[in-house]
This record gives sequence, structure tokens and C-alpha cells, in this order.
Amino acid sequence: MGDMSELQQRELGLQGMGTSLLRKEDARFIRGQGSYVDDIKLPGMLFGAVVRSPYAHARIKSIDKSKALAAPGVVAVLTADDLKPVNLHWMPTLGGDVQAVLADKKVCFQMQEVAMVLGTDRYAAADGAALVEVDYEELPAIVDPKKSMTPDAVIIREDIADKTEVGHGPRTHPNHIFTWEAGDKAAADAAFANAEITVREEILNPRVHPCPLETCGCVASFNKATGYLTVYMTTQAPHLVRTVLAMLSGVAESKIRVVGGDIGGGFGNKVPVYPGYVVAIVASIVTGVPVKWIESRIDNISTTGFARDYHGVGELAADSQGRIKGLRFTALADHGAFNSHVSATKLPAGLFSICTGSYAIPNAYCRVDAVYTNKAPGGVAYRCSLRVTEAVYLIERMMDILALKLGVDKAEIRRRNFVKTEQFPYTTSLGWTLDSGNYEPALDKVLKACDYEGLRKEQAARRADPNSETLMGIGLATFTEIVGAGPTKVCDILGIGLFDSCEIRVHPTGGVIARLGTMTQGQGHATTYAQIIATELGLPASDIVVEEGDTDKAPYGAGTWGSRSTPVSGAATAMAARKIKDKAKKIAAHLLEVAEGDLEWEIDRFKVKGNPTAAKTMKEICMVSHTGNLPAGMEQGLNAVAYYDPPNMTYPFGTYLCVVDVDKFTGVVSVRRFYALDDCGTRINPMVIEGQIHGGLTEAFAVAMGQQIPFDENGNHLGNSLMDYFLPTSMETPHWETDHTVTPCPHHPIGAKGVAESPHVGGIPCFSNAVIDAFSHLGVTHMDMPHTSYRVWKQCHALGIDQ
Ligand code: MCN
Ligand code: CUM
Repeated sequence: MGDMSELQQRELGLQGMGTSLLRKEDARFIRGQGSYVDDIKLPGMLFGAVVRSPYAHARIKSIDKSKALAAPGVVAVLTADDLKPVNLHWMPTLGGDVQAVLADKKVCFQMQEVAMVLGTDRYAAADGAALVEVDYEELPAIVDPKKSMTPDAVIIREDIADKTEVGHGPRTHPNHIFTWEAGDKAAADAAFANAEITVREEILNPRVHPCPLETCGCVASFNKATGYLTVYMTTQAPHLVRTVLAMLSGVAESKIRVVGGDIGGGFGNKVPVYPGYVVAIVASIVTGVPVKWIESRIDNISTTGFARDYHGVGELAADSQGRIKGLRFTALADHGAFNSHVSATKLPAGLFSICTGSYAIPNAYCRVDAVYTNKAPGGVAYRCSLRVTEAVYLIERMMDILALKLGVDKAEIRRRNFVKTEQFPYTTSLGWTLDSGNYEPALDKVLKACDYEGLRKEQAARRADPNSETLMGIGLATFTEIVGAGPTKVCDILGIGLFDSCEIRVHPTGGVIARLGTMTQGQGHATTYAQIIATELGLPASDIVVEEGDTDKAPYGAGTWGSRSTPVSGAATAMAARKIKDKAKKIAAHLLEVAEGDLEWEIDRFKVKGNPTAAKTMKEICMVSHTGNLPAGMEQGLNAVAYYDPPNMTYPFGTYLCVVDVDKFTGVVSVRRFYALDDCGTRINPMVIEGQIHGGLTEAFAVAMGQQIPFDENGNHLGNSLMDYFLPTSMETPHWETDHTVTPCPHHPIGAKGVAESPHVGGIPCFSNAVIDAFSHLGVTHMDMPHTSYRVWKQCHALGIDQ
């Protein structure tokens, strides 16, 4: 026993994987000592203020800078004409399109960047921006994507009007971007033709915005003497941005340094390269002094990185027992005026083809048609895993609709169609190989924990009670995620494969520094990567420093988005640590004068098998590795770099259950219970996971219950400030109950899958399913999000139950 506790103590002392180690970064954050981009103040720095278009679609007839230039503190005014000599008035997007850096002859969305005024302080710049006079000739705007490709539709992108493709295959209309499909259409059609039952529903994922607390911004600093460009910026992908900047500016990539610093939330909003960054960089190159650009809240919600705007049609074909035989999902994707949504080159609709969900569906076909409209560009952001939210929303809504039509319970219909545990690895009819899963036990655990039977009985009683003032709804989602982009054979951006990397240096006394190509925005990477290394190397997490986001320091990586840090960089971290451990083992064998095969690893040391006293701790080996007492020919040091190209994505899954009560008279929806069971394989830090689930569920609640960016028919924003846009506070946010199962990822070095986006992806359909379930006995099959009180009341009113 004494021995056991000694081992346990050593293990606990490491605070490695599986421990709820408090976040190392919080000591700084809770003291207000974070360093965000707006905290950076460089000598002589100028401030950029952007002049934005009041119109959604208009020609620019002229721009008069004279009044602005005469204003106190204004140093310069840049327009597209000023960027032309350096050929930077247009830039390539991560979606294969080009985007105007500053509007060139016309504007294509409201709040588009038209000019940047440089001032000696922020006020001077803003006052100057108000004095720039732009003469516009308004054009008709297209706001509804369904009207985008009509024969008489006005052409939005005249710059590419005669291009037959923009990155992703043939175009059929000047406002068409691409059509992308997956699966076997003929087989799916045949399944529908022969089906005993079919269901169809139009399902919208409205335009929303991730709205991180910190808006986007940068400080660009070009040193004319050395030719070095340093950009401090809000980015989730520093290395990719560095490559884009090199391609754009002609500055050698070795002379560009991108620094992420602390990031106040990203949620996908900080992946793309925005015009504001580029103009600030050009301005610094031209003036030779640092230039800062920081978005206002309204700028952020109106112009950078919105999400979704997927107008879906879901169809399922099944037999009379509810076994699904066919799936056809299509979506009309509104990408706004420029296709700047982030996607892998071969996957313009992201990972939408995960839409078969957790179910074994023999025949499936999906298609996405993307079009231009006069709205801000972007389209893939917001805790989404790249269109997985849209896919999962469709399939989880359609499962409910099918259950309703057949009169089969919604839990039962899911169970009947699950990919069975023994079927993994399972290749779906849309081509993904789900590496592992264990769906039924997860469902059972949740149904039991929430007393599903009891809830159903209570609901039946409520429905039978003519005096009940409330409706009761039960939502379920049994989702499968796909995260970890990704295998370089499937995924690249601008030709760069989506591998990731980690460099580890071990110091003589056992301290460690690890550098990665990912970029934390609040996910706790400084803590969790340290825990992986602690377990792998037997050195305490407290002495392991993790550094991200500085391209001069970290090896190349594709950044943090699509919950890829754990699946890709977490694996690179383990692999780099294992290279070090392999070398340490050789040193241990040399010191103990035994063969490597005679050694075994125990928590923090190599022991000689069968001789309990002969051992070398990792700490001892760290010191020795810096001496001359090494095996013949071995170099000093314990350093390693690993580049990791995952063999497959990872497929976390979960079962969520939500209970709501709907007030028939006011439409107010109260969330009585939300129970979330997640399976992300091996759990590195249970507390961090819990935090991620809470955050993702809160954002799911926001999207399902209140968020939307509406426009009028002229393309005017109708809600781009926090007065209108719903950002739930602790007052509105429901109480979350969490649970888990563990199904390790078979191809990941530590068995971990990503988790950060699961609660968002699974949470949104669960909320919708609960709200709509409250009305299901009244013949309602679907209601579009967001389920605001007014919209829910309108449904009650239409049914005449609000009296
Ligand atoms: N983790 C773990 N065990 C696992 C899986 C994950 O302990 N099996 C931990 C990781 O070590 C990491 C965290 O959970 O500390 C999230 O890991 P992962 O799922 O790999 O996701 P990423 O780190 O790649 O984060 C990206 C993801 C995305 S794409 C969005 S959007 C989002 C999200 O993270 N944005 C966030 N969560 C966010 N959380 C905060 N606070 N701020 C954001 O901007
Ligand atoms: Cu899709 S939002 Mo996250 O992948 O940065």
C-alpha cells in the first residue's frame, strides 16, 4: 500500500492528462494583465479609421478627401486608387475568390470598406473619416439568395462577371459561386422512389455572428531600414496569415512576423484576413510608422466573419419501421458579396457531407449551391466545425420530423438508425470513415439520467389538460461531429496542407518550453498541452511553458479552428514528446549500463526490469543530456519537433436532452433542463472540457433562441449593435448539466478527439427540437430559428391557443 501511495503521489505531482488542473493563464487574466492587441502602443503610432459605405450596392462616382485632409491630426487618406500602385486594392480570399481591400469603383455590401483615414490619434482619424465625401450612385440590391440567380438579377461582382469559375468549378450565372455535391444521386433518388414513407422540410440556419468580446484589429509595423514587417493581430491562424501576407505584399516571408498575443475570444471570427489588416499594413509600409486599426462593435457585427445563412431542404426516405433508406439534403448558401469563407480547397461547403449524422443511411446525396448577395462576406465561423452545425441541424431536425410522421418515439427512431458499435470504423454513404463511436450507451445514459419515460408521461398529461397555460417540449440530439482538419490529402488552404506542429525544448533542470502553430483564444492551451507533455515525459506540468501565436518562434501550423488543436496539434505534441522520450531512454540505458529493452517506464522514470532500485528519473536524464556522459555519437540536448498529418478526422459525439416550458400567452420559452453528454475520447483536462461545453452550449442557446442578423430589402442592417443582437448574459443562460462517456480515438496518439465545437453543433438542434416538440401534437413539424418570444407567440396565435 505504501508503495501504491508513493506512485500515486508521483503521478498526481505531474498534473498530467486526466487532471482538472486550474488554468495557468488565469493568474494573468483575472488580474487584468492580459495583453490584447489594443494594449499595444508603439512610438509614433498612427490610427486608422475606416470610411464605410452606407449603401449595400452602389457605384462610387468620386471620392473627395480634401476636407478630411485639412482636419487637425489627419495624416493621410487612402482609397483604392492609392493601393493600386502596390497592387493591393484587391486580395485573394481563403475561399478561392478575390475581395476588394478598399472598394474599387463600386460597393457590394453595406459598411464595405471605402477608405482609411490615418490620424495621430483615434479621435482625429474618426473625425477625418466623417469628412471624406463619397459620391455614390445607388444600385438595386440583392438580399434574398433565392433571387440571386434569376435571369434579370443585377450582377453583383462585375469584376468577375465573365469568369467561368471562382475556385470551385463551373458557374452558371454571374452571381453563382459554386455548386458542390457529394454522394450518389441516382441511388438516393431510387431509394426515394421505392420508399414506403418520405418526409421533406425547408430548414433555415439564419445569418448570425459569433460576436467575440474583443473585436478584430491589428498593429502593423514596417521597419523601412530593415525591411521587416511585424503585425500584432487578432488571428486564430498566425502562420497562414503570414503566408497570405507574403503572397500579397511581396515582402519575403522570412521578414514577416505575425504575433497573436492574447485573444479575447475568436469563435471563428478571427480566421479570415480582413481588409482592415491589409490597409493598416500598406499604410505602415507607406508611412514607415506603426499603424493601428481596431474595429468597433458595429464594424465587427456588420463586416467581419458572419456565420451560416444556409437555406436547407431536408428529405428522408424510410420504411414503415422508420429505418432510413435514403437522404437528400440541399442547401442554398448565401456567401455575401465576396466568397471569403474559410474552407479547404477541395471542400468548398466545408464538412457539410457529415449530414448523415450518427445514422447508417445506405443512400445519400447532398448538394450546396453558393451565391453572391449584397451582404458582408464570410460565411463560415462561429463554433461550427466548418458547416457541421448546418449539417447536424438538418439531420437532427429531420429525425424528429420522421418520428412524428411515423408516430415513433424520437429516441426510438434514433436508436433504430444508429451506426452500431460493432460497425466501426464505418464509412458513410457520403464518404467519411467514422473512426469510432458508441452511440446507444450514451443515449441510454441520458434517457435514464433525465427519466425520459417520466418526462413523456408528464408531457402527455400536460397536453391532456385543457387548463394548462404552458406547453411542454422535449428535445433530443444524438449528434456526431467531425473535427481535426485534417488529413493533408483531403485538406489544404491555398495549397498548404493542414498538418500541425510542436517544438519541445527540455532544459537541464527539467523545465520545458513547447511552441505550437495553434493559437489559443480562451481554450486553455497553455494548460492542456502542458498536461500532455507532463504525462508523456514525466515532468511536472507546472514547469512546462507553452507558447503559441508568434510566427518567429513556433514551427509552422495551420492554427486553431475547427476544433483541430487537440486532434492535430495535441497529437504533434505527444509525438514530439515521444521523440524526446526515445532519446531519454537511450541515455538511461547508457547510464544504467543495460540494453534499452531491459528498461520499463514508470510515471517519471526508466526502471530496470526486475531491479526496483536501478532507475533514472527524467529529471536526472535532463541534466545528463547536457553533459558529455552520453552514448557514443549522441548529440547533446533533449529537443524535438514533430509535424503531424492526421490519418483521419476525429468524430466526437454526444447525446443532449432539453426540456422546455412554453407560455402559451406570451411565447416565452423557459429552459427547465439541459443535459449534455459528450464523448471526446481521452479527456485531457475535465475542467477545461466542462468550460468548453458550458461556453458552446451558451452560444447554442444564443443562436437557437435569439440571434439573427436581419436586413431590409435594400440590404440595410437591422440590428448590428448589442442593443439588438442577442448576447446572453448569466441572467438568460440556462443551467447546464454535463456528463460523458469515453470512446478513445483509435488513430490519435493519446486517443483524444476535439470537443470545443460539439456543444454548439449538438446544442442548437436540441433547443429547436425541444421548442418545436412543444407544438408537435398540434400538427407543427418545423419552426425556424431563432425561437424568440415574439415568434413563438406568433405560432401560438396562429394555432389559436393564446386565448
Ligand atoms: N480538450 C481536452 N480533452 C479533449 C479535447 C479537448 O481536455 N479530449 C481541451 C483541449 O486541450 C483544449 C480545449 O479542450 O484546451 C479545446 O480543445 P479542442 O476541442 O481541440 O478545440 P481547439 O482548442 O482547437 O479550439 C477551437 C475551438 C473553436 S473552432 C471555436 S470556434 C471556439 C472554441 O474552440 N472558440 C473559442 N472554444 C472557444 N473557447 C473560448 N474560450 N474562446 C473561443 O474563441
Ligand atoms: Cu467554425 S468557428 Mo471555429 O472553427 O474557429
